[in-house]
Formats: sequence, C-alpha cells, structure tokens
Amino acid sequence: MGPSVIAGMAGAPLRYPQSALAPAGPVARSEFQLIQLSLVIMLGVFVAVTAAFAYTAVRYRSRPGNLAPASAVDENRRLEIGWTLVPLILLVVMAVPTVKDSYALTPPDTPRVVDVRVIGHQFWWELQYTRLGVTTANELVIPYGRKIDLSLTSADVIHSFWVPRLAGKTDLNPGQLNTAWIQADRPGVYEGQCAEYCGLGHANMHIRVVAVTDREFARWVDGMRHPRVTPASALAKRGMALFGQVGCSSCHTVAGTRFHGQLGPELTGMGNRATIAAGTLTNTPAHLRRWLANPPAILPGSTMPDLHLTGSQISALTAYVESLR
Ligand code: HEC
Ligand SMILES: [Cu+2]
Repeated sequence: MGPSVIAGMAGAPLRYPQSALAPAGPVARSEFQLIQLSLVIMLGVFVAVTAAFAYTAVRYRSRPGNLAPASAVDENRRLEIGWTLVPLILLVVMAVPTVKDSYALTPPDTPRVVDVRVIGHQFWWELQYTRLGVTTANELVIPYGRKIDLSLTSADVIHSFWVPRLAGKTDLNPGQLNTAWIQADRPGVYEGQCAEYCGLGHANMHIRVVAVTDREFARWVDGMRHPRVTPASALAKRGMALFGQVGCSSCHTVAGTRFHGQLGPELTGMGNRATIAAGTLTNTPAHLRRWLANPPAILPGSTMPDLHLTGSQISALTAYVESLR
C-alpha cells in the first residue's frame, strides 16, 4: 500500500469520527474507563440523594391538622460520620485510578520509536518528526500499534490538540512544551480538532491522524526524505518556477528544493495528503485552485494572503503542488 492509498484511506468516511465514547487506542480507552467510573458513582449519588429527598418530602409533608413544628435535631453523630465518610471513600475510589492513569499517560523521558513535535499555528498544525528528519502539516502519519510520543507547543496563541478516539486534550502553549502520547489500535484515520478557541479559523483547524502499518510508515518516511523534486509535466515545471517568482517560497518549504519558507505549512509530499488547509477542503485540483485563488475566503482569518494570481498561474501552481509526492 503506497502513499496514494494512504491518501485514499484518509478520505474514507467514519461513522463517529470524533467521539471520546468510541476509543480506538489505549490512552483514550483508559480515559473512557475513568469517565465510566465517575459516571457510575455520580449516578449512584444522584439516585441515593433523590430517593432520600423524595422519601422525606412525602413522609414528613405537612398534613391538615398537623400544625406542630418539626422537632429540631441538634446533633446526630452517626449521620455526620456517615456523610463525611461515604464521600471520602467515593473520592478515594475515583482518585486511585485517576492518579495511576496520570502516571501511565505521561511519556517517558527518553522518547520511544516515533516522537513528534506538534506546533500549533493560526490555523494549522506543524508536525516535526525530529529524529526522522521529516516535517509535514495537518496529517499526522503514524505506525499503528505503537506508542507515539508527542511534545506540543505553539507558535502564537494557545491551541489544544484533541483527537477524541485516541486521547483527551493537550494544550499547546507558547513558550512551553507539554507532552503526551497516543497509540492507534488499528490502521485508519482518526479525526481531531483544535479544542481551544484560537481565532477566526479555529473551527476549521482540523487534525487528522493517519495510522498505517510499520512498512507503510517506513515507506512514507522514505518518500518524505527523498521526494520527487523536478515535476514531469511542462505545466507543473512552470508552476515550480512560479512558486519562487510569486512568493510562495517565502512562506513554504519543499524538501530537496531551494524553497525554504517558514511561515506556512511544509508542502513536501503535499500531493499525497488527503486535505488542504487543516482539513478544510479535500485535496483535489479543483479545491486547490479555489484555495490559491483566495485563501481567506475559504478559511476566514487565514494568514495565507490572496496573491491575486491569474487563472493560468493558478493552473500551473496547482499542477506543481499536486506533483509534490
Ligand atoms: C505569507 C505567507 C504565505 C504565502 C506567500 C503563501 N502561503 Fe500558502 N499557506 C500559508 C499558510 C499560513 C497556510 C496555512 C493556512 C491554514 O491552514 O491556516 C498555507 C497553506 C497552503 C496550502 C495548504 C497546505 C496544507 O497544509 O494544507 C497550500 C497548498 C499552499 N499554501 C500553497 C501556496 C502557494 C502555491 C503559494 C504561492 C502562490 C502560497 N501558498 C503562498 C502561507 C503562505
Ligand atoms: Cu487552534
């Protein structure tokens, strides 16, 4: 299965794409168990309190002819010990697995096989596989069945990394490195979302985790390290020249070329990705044309400006971007 199949798979619909109640990995599963435990305890408390209230309200309601004031109770030691001890026990029952899981969900100091630096930007995700020397954006490709260590930070405002079927939220704070790990049980696409309001484009700041086999992952890494640099078609070649001329290269990097912009997402392997602009559009030539024609119209607040390109420039640039594989 090659990168094109990964892209195809990334477009496959899921019934519950963003549900913490359908965990698909060990982190989300242990968090789901904590949710269930506290829910059961809370329901128990709710039922007990409601039943006691209903019983008292009915049993001691005022009746015609019953005008005597209720007798005042100053002290009932057994009751007071009871309603202190029971909540204490319930809290301990919740605290023990919570603390245990907190330790289990902290990544070790020495990162495991794959570790990724996740950097939040308004409104996209930079993904640096530091030890593998690969950088991409918005689609986090991982080998399934393995623990993936994440260290998360932000280039501007606070964002939050949330892929509900894999793990709860982790904030991305400027100037600070938070850590987390994820693992997917099965190959597939796990959809997520920036979960901390970060500006106009926040609602469109999707993250997609694409879990593949070890072999596919190795192939993907290899492809990202050795991308095809010179496009085959004349149109795409013209697009490559334009990429430098109209200023795309002042913001975007394409590995293996002289394009080393830093302000926008890395475009190496862009032709293999399933979506454009943090999951806002599916990656088709028609959508790419729309994107290049006026990015802020597609993604309000986008820091990629409208470059006032002509139709033929857009065609050439689209062919070039699609050729990046
Ligand atoms: C001023 C900086 C800047 C310039 C110039 C610029 N871009 Fe962008 N580009 C961005 C940013 C920032 C994003 C991310 C938008 C978002 O998702 O919020 C982006 C996103 C993209 C994407 C989608 C990438 C993804 O990860 O989904 C493509 C493709 C793209 N740009 C191509 C181009 C092309 C081609 C040009 C030249 C015509 C260009 N850009 C010029 C900043 C720039
Ligand atoms: Cu955000």
